[in-house]
Amino acid sequence: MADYTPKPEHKFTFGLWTVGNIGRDPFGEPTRPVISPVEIVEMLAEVGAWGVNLHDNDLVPIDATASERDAIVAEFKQACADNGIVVPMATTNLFTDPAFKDGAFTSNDPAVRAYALQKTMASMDLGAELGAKVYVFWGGREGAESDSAKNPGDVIKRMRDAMNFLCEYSKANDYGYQFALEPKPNEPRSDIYFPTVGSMLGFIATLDDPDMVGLNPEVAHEHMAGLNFLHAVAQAWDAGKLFHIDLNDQMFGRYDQDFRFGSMMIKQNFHLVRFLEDVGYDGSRHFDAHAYRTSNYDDVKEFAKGCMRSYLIFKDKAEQFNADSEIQALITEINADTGDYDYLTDGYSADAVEKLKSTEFDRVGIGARNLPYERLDQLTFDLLMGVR
Ligand code: GCO
Ligand code: MN
Ligand code: MN
Repeated sequence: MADYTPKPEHKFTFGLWTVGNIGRDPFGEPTRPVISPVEIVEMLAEVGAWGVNLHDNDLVPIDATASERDAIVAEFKQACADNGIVVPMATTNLFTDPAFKDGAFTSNDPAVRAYALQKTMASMDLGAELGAKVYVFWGGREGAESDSAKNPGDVIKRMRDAMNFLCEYSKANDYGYQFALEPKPNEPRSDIYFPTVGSMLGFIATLDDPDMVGLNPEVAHEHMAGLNFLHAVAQAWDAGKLFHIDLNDQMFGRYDQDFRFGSMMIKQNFHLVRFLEDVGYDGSRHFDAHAYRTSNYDDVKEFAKGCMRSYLIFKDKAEQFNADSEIQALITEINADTGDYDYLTDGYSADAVEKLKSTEFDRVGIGARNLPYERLDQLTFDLLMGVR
């Protein structure tokens, strides 16, 4: 029986807002009492997590005085140290306060855009003080209900100006941050700008220092857009941009569900974990999810343990998949390569063109070739169901 105990090397993290979620939704009041950041840190240590992430206002109330802020931060740092919990990522709440009702960096109001920069700089100071090296940007309210209200072309420029400004702020203060942009297609706005991983990748390439900026893709967000999350992650990885990842679960076409990782799309999550482990992704495995509204805090602990346990089960299954001789034989068969066309991967040349033009392909034979994907997919299913 494999060991599914979470360990620091797995880099499992949760946000203060995840296990601390009180179960409020647009239709109902909270079902759980508020628990303090220190209690959350204790809970995370108890369940075996490695780290905790936070928005500025998860820890420090938006209207705290400077001395209140310092006292809260000192107490939190002590709790993290006492419980062996690290803070690898920080972010800014640019969505709860009514000042941000029409966005932050992309608001039509220059005063809101300026306030958003000021708030983010203060939050970057806080994150740096706590040791965070990844700084996430989720544009919760960077969107619109009506395209009469905002020019989407202006929005792109405003976002670029903000990112360029904040990159310089990080460098000027030697914070060493990697910025991780988190796309989401909608909710809470009708549309959110830069809705997908592909869209963010295109935007990042237009920044002054694109090397400093990457992605924080989230399972639920690509699924809400009806997209294949693994394919988005693979593209971010290929671009050297997978700086962070938000793991949770989500049915296609639903509201933002934020379910426990592994609770919904078993095969998709398996292939995701197999990919992350096979390529050697070394960042946090952050669970941006929350427990059902029906849970009390004992069950919230089960939720948190479940996220990590499911990840480790998928990891174990990925190892089995890679070691399964029948599966691997099929994969070898599928990828059979005589080497005859290696010359095409050396780049374009007149010789290559000449050779290719004079090649006669057995088109009918190629079309008649069986691809045993049914068999392979069923073996994958059997393996996941534990009957192999
Ligand atoms: C959401 C988002 C957020 C962000 C968080 C960190 O759908 O609400 O996923 O949870 O990840 O604000 O930036
Ligand atoms: Mn989300
Ligand atoms: Mn998220």
